[in-house]
Amino acid sequence: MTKTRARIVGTLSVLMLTGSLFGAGSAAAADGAEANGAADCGANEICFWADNDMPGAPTWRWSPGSGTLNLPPELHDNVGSFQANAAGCFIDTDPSEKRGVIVGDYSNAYKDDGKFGSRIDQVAPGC
Ligand SMILES: [Ca+2]
Repeated sequence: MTKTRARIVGTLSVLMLTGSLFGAGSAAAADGAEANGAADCGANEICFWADNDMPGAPTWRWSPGSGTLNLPPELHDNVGSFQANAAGCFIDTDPSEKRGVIVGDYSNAYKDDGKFGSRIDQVAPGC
């Protein structure tokens, strides 16, 4: 084998390896999306998790028929992630601040960088 050919084969091996790694990464991400709790959040519910990335079953679920509710203590000022399959209103009581959400809204890191997950106290059917 010439030096040039060895170099080409080596480059191809690296490309194939990189391709495999990307492939594995994509497969893992897809598995993760299926494993996370978003799939566990039902129609007409807003689901909340104390941790980021919707790990496992939701910490708490709310639906519009429940009316305005305080978040349970573990989620008070502490929503790491949420999935909205219903419209609603997220509320911080003091100082009063509101955030409307619509079907399809979600966050995987709702406390990061001072986002509203670090302040939310209640959820209501509308703002
Ligand atoms: Ca608050």
